[in-house]
Amino acid sequence: MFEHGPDDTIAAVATPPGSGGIGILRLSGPRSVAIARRIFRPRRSGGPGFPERRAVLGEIRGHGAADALDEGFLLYFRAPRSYTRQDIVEISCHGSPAVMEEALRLAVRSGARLADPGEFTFRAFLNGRLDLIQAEAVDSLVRSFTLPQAKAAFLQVRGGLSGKIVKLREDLVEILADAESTLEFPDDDLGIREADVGKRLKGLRAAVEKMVERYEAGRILREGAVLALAGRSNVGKSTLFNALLDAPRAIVSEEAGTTRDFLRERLIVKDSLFHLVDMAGLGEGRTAVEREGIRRGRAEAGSADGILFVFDRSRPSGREDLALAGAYPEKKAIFVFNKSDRPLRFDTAAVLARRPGTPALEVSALRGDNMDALREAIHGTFGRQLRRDVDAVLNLRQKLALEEIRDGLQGAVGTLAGGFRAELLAEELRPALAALGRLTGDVSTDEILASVFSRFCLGK
Ligand SMILES: Nc1nc2c(ncn2[C@@H]2O[C@H](COP(=O)(O)OP(=O)(O)OP(=O)(O)O)[C@@H](O)[C@H]2O)c(=O)[nH]1
Ligand SMILES: [Mg+2]
Repeated sequence: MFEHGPDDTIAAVATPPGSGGIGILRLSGPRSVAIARRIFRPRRSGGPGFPERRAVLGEIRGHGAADALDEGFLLYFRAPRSYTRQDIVEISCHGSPAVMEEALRLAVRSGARLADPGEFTFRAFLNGRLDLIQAEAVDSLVRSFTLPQAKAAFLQVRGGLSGKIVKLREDLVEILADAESTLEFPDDDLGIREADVGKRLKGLRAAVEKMVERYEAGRILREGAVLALAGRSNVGKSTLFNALLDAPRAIVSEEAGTTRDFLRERLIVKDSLFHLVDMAGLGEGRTAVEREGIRRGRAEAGSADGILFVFDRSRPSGREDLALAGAYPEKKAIFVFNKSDRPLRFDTAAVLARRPGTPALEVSALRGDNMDALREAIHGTFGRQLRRDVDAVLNLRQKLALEEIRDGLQGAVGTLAGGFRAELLAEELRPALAALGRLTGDVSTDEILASVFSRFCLGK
C-alpha cells in the first residue's frame, strides 16, 4: 500500500498549509528521537533523550547551523503509548509556511522520509491501535464541516460502530459453535435448538438490516443533502441562490434564460450541510443552449435530495406552474413564492393543492425579506432528520459488507425452513463471518487497504 516499510521514520507537517499561530512537525518511527535531536536543541540540555509526554522548550536548528530557525516546544510519545504505537515526536513552532517547510526539510535531511497522506493513521491501524472502521472515521472527522458530522465521526473513532460489529461477530460465532455441537451430540432436543437458533438469527438479521437502511440518512449527514432550486425562468432562482448564500455568486438579470450551466455551492444552515444548486428555468427553451441547460437542470433536480420550488407570485399562475408543482412527487420539497415586495397576482392555493402538506413561504429574494424563515424551513424539512441515528453512519464500503452479512444471515434463516441442518447453516454463515472480519480489518487484503487509505491520499 504505502511504498516504503513501516520501519522508516516518517515526517509531515501536521497542521494545514498556510500561516497559523502554531505549526506542528510530526515524526513517527524508530528514529524519531534521533532525528529530533539533530533538528531541535533543548534550552536546557538534559541527556540524550527527551522526557516522555512533557513539553520541552528549545530551538529548531539545522545540525551544525549557526542560526536557529525558530523556537518552540517538543513533545515525545514513547512507543507504544502513542497514536501510531511507534515513537512519535511533535515539534510545535510558529506556523509560518517557510518555517514549516524548512523544518520538514531538516527532518528529511536528518533521515526521515516524507509521510504520505494518511500514513500516520495507516500505521495506527497496522499496529492495532485502531481498526479499519475507526481509521475511516478519523478521516471523516478531519473532513467534517458541521458539528453533527464531527460528532457522528467521533462516536465512530471511539469505537461505536466497531463495538457493534465485534458483538455481532461474537453472536455469530456462538451460533455457529452451537450448531456445530449438534453434529457431535445429535441426540439433543433439536426442536428447541432449531427454534432458538432461528430466533437469534432473525434478530441479528433485523439489526443488520436496520444499519443498512440508515446508510442513506448517514450519507446525507456525511456528504450533505443536495437541494435544487427549480422554477420557471425569471422567477428569481438565482437571486434567491445568492440571498441564501449571502454572496453574489450567480448572475441575475431581467432577461429570461440567464442561467444555463448549473451552479453548486455549499450552504450550512444551523449545523446542517447542504449543496444548493441553481440552474436554468424549467420550461421550453428558445435556443439549443437554453434547451441543453434545461435538460441538465432536470437531471440535477432528478438526482437532488430535496427541491425548492420557486414561483414568481407577482405574475398570474399558469398551467406550467401547476405542472411544476406536481413534479418530483417522491422528493421532499418547499414552495417558495418569490417577489413578495410586489402585488400578489398568483394563485398560490391552486399550486399548493398539487402537493398538500408541503411547507410554503412568501419571500422577497431581492430585498432579503423572510429569508430567516426560509432557512428555518430548509432546516426543518431537509435537515432535522439527519440528527437521528448518528451512531451508525456508514460509508459505501461498510454498507456493502453489511449487505453481504445480511444476505448470509438471510440464507442461514432460509436453511431452517427445511429442518435444522447444522452443516448447511455453517456454510451460509461462513461468508458472513468473513465479511465481518473485512469490515473491521481483522482480515485485510491490499485491495481493501488501498480502497480505504487511497481516500486519505487523494485528500478528497
Ligand atoms: N421585485 C422583485 N424582483 C425580483 C425578486 N427576485 C428576483 N427579482 C428579479 O427578477 C429578475 C430575474 O431574476 P433571476 O434571479 O435572474 O431569475 P432566475 O429565475 O434565475 O432566471 P433564469 O436564470 O433566467 O431562469 C431579475 O430582474 C431580478 O432582479 C424579488 O424578490 N422581487
Ligand atoms: Mg438564473
